Amino acid sequence: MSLDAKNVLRIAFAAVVVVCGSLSAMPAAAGEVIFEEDFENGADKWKPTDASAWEVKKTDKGSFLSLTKDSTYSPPHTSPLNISWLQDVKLGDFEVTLKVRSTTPDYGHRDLCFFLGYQDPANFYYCHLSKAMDDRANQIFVVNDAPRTKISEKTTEGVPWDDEWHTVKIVRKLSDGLIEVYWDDMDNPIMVAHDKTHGAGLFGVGSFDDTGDFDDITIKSLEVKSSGTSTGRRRGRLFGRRRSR
Ligand SMILES: [Ca+2]
Ligand SMILES: [Ca+2]
Repeated sequence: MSLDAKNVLRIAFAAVVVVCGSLSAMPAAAGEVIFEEDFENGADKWKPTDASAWEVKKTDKGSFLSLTKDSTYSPPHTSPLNISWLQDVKLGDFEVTLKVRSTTPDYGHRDLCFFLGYQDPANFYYCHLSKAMDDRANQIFVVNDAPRTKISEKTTEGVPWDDEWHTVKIVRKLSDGLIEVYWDDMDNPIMVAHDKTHGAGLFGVGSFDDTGDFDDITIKSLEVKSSGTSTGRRRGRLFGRRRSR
């Protein structure tokens, strides 16, 4: 069997198409860091519901974001008052890990909250991590043009807040609506929900009505896209340039 020059060229071209096609279909690395914040240079990327309730505290061990009092803020529907939103970083499938410390005297509903999927002040999710659990505490909630509704299908009896720093991780995946919350144990979630009401949106930190500190925030994209169209990669470069250290 012999091949003339035209056939050789045709086969070579087909091989190039196959190779290029499989390269462009290769997924971007899920888990790529797209945002980091240590508050060593302030909190300019964050927008609170009441700026007077928040400050960046400097210590000899570094700086952190601190929620120091209840905010003067009237949400459109029953939902937390104290929120600082990370501006300009719209998140779809993502994982955020951060250090947190409650600074409120101990009581049953001693809480800190973590917010995601922000569309507007009447549409977002939040994870309420509270010392005691009931239908209004230590649950995942959706705010959907109405007072918050519990959506967690799994939770615990409560988060054992003390006066020390702890690690929280939140995972969000849009395809099946997954929201997971981890507290210190990064392998076993303390709360799980599935809800598709809100799509990609902003992340925030805060509390329903208590005080606390936040630091060392790392956000990873969990989006798996073709290598040429990864918004995570574009964001990564953008924030890489913006970072001052
Ligand atoms: Ca810091
Ligand atoms: Ca509370």
